[in-house]
Amino acid sequence: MPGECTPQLRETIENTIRFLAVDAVNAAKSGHPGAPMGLAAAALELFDNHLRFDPGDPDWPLRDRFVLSGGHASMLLYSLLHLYGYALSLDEIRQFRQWGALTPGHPEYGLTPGVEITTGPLGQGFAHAVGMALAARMTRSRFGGAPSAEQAPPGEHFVYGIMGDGDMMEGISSEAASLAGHLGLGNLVFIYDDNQITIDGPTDFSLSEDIPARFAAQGWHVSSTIDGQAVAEFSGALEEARAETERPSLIVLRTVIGRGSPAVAGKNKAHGAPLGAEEAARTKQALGWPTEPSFLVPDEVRAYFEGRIGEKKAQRASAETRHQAWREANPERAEGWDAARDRKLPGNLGDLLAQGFAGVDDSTRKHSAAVLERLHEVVPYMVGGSADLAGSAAPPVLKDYGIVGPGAAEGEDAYAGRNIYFGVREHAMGAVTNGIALDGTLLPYCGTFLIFSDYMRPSIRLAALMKVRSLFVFTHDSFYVGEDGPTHQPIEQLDSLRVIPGLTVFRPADGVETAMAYAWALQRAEGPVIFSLTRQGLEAVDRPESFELEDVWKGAYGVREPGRTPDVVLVASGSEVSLASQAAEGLAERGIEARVVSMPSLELFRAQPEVDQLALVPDDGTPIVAVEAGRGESYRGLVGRRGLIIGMAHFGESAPAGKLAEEFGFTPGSVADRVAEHIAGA
Ligand SMILES: Cc1ncc(C[n+]2csc(CCOP(=O)(O)OP(=O)(O)O)c2C)c(N)n1
Ligand SMILES: [Mg+2]
Repeated sequence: MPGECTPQLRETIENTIRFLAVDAVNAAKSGHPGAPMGLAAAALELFDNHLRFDPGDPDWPLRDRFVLSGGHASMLLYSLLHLYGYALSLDEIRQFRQWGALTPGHPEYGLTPGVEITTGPLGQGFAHAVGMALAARMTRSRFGGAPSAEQAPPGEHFVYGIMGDGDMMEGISSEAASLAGHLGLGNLVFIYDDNQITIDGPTDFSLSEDIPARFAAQGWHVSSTIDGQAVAEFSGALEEARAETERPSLIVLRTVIGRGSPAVAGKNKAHGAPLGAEEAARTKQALGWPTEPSFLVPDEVRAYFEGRIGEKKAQRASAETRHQAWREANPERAEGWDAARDRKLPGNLGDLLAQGFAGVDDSTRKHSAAVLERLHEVVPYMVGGSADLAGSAAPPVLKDYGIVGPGAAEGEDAYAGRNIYFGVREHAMGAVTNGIALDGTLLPYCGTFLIFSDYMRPSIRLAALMKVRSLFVFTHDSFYVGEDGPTHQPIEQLDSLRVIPGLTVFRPADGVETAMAYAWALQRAEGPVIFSLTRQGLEAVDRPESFELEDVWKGAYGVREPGRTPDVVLVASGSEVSLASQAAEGLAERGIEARVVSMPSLELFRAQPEVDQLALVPDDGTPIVAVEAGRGESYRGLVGRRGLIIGMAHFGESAPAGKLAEEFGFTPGSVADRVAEHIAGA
């Protein structure tokens, strides 16, 4: 039910939102007042009369999602969350951008109640929202069913968002819009804050494409341009957008950045600097607002929101009644949905996944494909796909589980499948995958060649920052790619991913390690996980009797232990584990005894108790040598300043992999020679 609101009261509320933003930015001496001032009217309308939410339960699964893609406008969101009674006090607003406050400069997921996603890097919010909408649509098909007046299935909600000129200019928004249009995500509604201003000036300086035409060409339903203050028209456009169930909708809203400020309205100066005390006072006077006190929320505004909070809760209650009706009519589907949201797993997942892999030679990308097949049998809520490299198992299409979107088989529900064709859109793929994870029902994975992880790095970083459980499956993980040459041969990628905090990188050496890496990702991970996998076939690792599957979860374990104190410890990952073992045999013939350590995950190894780390990789003067077909600098802390890293200090070359291994010194003989030389010189 729409709020009972006179035009006068509405204006007062809009100004409350505007001046909370102005005052907070002034108090912080930094921040972005312009967009909140321009968007106050529209955002209020969206929250008040369109968005379904319960301020007392921000995680209510049936809520609509709201994504503020231009995270710099955070005060717009914080003001609304505060007024609607989320656990975000006026004191928190006063503490905008300060240490320990719930109101950081840009919205941060997991910190502020009501914030659905971390935004700030432009374009990402929009692309993540595409994933949220896709997740809702897939959830509805897989676990829900068609909504009706009587029944509310999961996934019937909408995903709304606001994006600005900056989001539009970022390439990721084109990738994501293209995918959303292709998939026909009718549950996605974006508002384009078309204020024609960015930081450095008018958009004329840098943007001249016809954005509505661009979205229309990408398969979107696009509104005609609406004035940012024409609330009734905007409200109608939102209704139309919801009625359009086959296409995502873009509502183009012409707003004035810094609206109301005599000095900076409509100018780029309004974007990202405090108005300052004087200009704030002049703006307040111009809009008929008391200059004092700051952070003013008038009593009638409080009273209005009290009523609206009650109404939102009543809306939730009625949605819940419909949801209960759905549960009663669909007990099995409800159980499946609950199991997905609770991330239910078989108790013996590791054993189940690893079974039969011991002694099997193959590339780890093929092992990964086999593990994914097994996983899908026991984890029905997994979904994923590749950026057009499924044929290379990066990762594969799983034949038994249907295609999402227009690729679905004739007569099949286009959202009931588990395989997503992301197309050649790596950056959006990363964001969409995170968006699916954020939705909270489906557990997503995606992948490509490791070299192209560079194209998705900003999304991977956000996954780590938000601690979402996206799985990234990267294959062709070294120069062993061969003939495709240096553009396709990862060198620095592994190390550069390992330095992202909160990200766990696995580089398994064979099928057993691959299976256990996946088991860890499902059972233990509290954030994103990367699997770095080979293109080329590998010999299965020959492990000692004492090996237990869960040793892989310690990040490292010994695969070769000499009968006496070792002269050197060789640490290797992935394809270099068997190389190191062979080199160790060669060294033994020369009287040099080497321990060989397989290290599938540096991060997990470093998380072990110090004594356990030292038992495997001592710090007592024993030479430590790391072998990895990449830059290898991640191992510097283990090998020490004068330690030896047998890695790649240069780009690759185009030639058969075997030839490259010879030329680059990745043969048992060459490794043994370098180790021997190193020890002699140490
Ligand atoms: C990827 C990325 N590049 C640059 C920035 C820095 N930045 C923040 S806002 C902004 C301009 C955004 O313009 P617009 O979206 O039109 O926002 P408005 O000025 O209208 O509020 C820029 C360049 C960023 N946050 N993210
Ligand atoms: Mg703008």
